[in-house]
Amino acid sequence: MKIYFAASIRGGRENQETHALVVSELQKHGTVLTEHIADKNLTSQGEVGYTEKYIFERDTAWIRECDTLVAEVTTASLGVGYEIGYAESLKKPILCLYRQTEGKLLSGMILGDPLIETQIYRASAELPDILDNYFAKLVPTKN
Ligand code: 6IA
Repeated sequence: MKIYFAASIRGGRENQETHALVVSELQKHGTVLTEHIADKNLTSQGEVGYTEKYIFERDTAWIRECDTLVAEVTTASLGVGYEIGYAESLKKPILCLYRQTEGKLLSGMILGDPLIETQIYRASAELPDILDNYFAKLVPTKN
């Protein structure tokens, strides 16, 4: 099972600890192609030493290759929104994780898409069960 994990970089790194927890849980279910996203040394500048063109081509190739895309969408990010739309157009199974925050609502483009599963949680302790349930019913797509 190849898993593409998407989470905000330039959109803001304030939820990095949650991203790290999600990556370690995802690693119980398969290979995480993008484990660097949760690296606490990764700043909002992104990975150092790569061009934007290289990152775009590598990440879109990984999305074509993955069996599922899991996105942590609590911090709004243009890049994550792009990746979700791209994966959706390729009919990849998508799970979005959103922490309920007072006074904030997740984009209607995510909540309104029947091809995207969104799980809203209140505490990160809920994430392991959410992910276990998602992978238990996931049927791998053929690449
Ligand atoms: O708009 P954002 O930066 O928040 O987008 C974050 C999402 O886009 C993540 O899920 C990543 O998969 C992808 N992404 C965007 N930028 C990068 C990056 N370096 N390194 C890895 N993944 C990225 C950014 C700097 C580089 C373009 C020179």
